Amino acid sequence: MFIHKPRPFDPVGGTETPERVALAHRSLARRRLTRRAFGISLVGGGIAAAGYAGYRWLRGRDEDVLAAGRPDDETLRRVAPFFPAHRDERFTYGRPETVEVEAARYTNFYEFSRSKWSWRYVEPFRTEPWTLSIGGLCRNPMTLAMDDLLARFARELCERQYRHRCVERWAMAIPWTGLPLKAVLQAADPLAAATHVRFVSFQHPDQEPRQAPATADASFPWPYTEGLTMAEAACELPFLAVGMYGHALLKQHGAPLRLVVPWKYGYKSIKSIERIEWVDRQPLPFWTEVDPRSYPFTSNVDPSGTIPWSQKREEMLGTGEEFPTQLYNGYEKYVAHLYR
Ligand SMILES: Nc1nc2c(c(=O)[nH]1)N[C@H]1C(S)=C(S)[C@@H](COP(=O)(O)O)O[C@H]1N2
Ligand SMILES: [Mo]
Repeated sequence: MFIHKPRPFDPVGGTETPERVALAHRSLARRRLTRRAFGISLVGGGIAAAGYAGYRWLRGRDEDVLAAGRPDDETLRRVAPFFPAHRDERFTYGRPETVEVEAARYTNFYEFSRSKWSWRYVEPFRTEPWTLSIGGLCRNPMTLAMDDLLARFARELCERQYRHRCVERWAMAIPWTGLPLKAVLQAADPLAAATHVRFVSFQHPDQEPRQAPATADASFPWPYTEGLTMAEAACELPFLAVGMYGHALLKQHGAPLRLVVPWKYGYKSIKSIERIEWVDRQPLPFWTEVDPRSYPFTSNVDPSGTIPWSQKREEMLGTGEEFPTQLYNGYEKYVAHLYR
């Protein structure tokens, strides 16, 4: 409660000030006010300018964002002969392609940062040497250096234009270059007991300090893992990407090899894969272990699903253009049969 008490300088009962003096006072006050407003606008402008500079700094210059993610020379040299890859014309975005640098500056890569600017932290990450091992419940386990992988599946290599949808509601439209996952998995020849496929990212605390013991993120269930059912993994869409936009993957996008699963929320598209294995039960992926209610195993893009926050709309990186979320991210034709 506020009770008004007259203070000594309260002009109780009118003022004795002659008109002239009052006028002078008023104009002085006005001038003081104007001066203060000017000061405020200077400070405000200063804050705005600092804010804008800060924002520019956080965004980073386009050339820095792209240069920071440049993979090791050997990786670049190795994939260069495969570009430009033949485009798989079955897949089109149905919306504008995301500008390369806008995708590169806003990434999810928790090994390096909880922020979206993981491009600032990926420099120590080495993409050479890199081997992919494929094993578990199969007749033909393989350990492939990247050269072997590319040589062996060269005929399958193509470009696919896919929509990507993160559960955080941002989306992008990306031209990936790589191999259909099913070709690689078939080569391993799974046993009858195999029901699921498990994917494992790398764990090198020297290159991604957040995985080291006693750091803020050491309690995450490293390494990052993901999983699909056998039927999902064997369908047309899952793609093992080695490149995007006509060149090798940038580090922040999961160089030198990542999965792309366009009808599921983005976390299923695991980056920087070292191992793929056939298993006989549903694996427990990284995010599903952290929070199974928000990140369930299946995680198909679904505008009316059970994710605890609304998934009805999505927003494109770079432009902010909004679209209604589509069931299976619009890939119904390829995957709806898996869920009937
Ligand atoms: N190893 C690893 N893979 C990952 C992630 C990660 O943090 N670590 N983030 C996932 C999430 S949440 C999304 S949305 C996509 C983002 O891909 P992009 O950053 O290349 O756009 O990568 C997925 N793959
Ligand atoms: Mo995501």
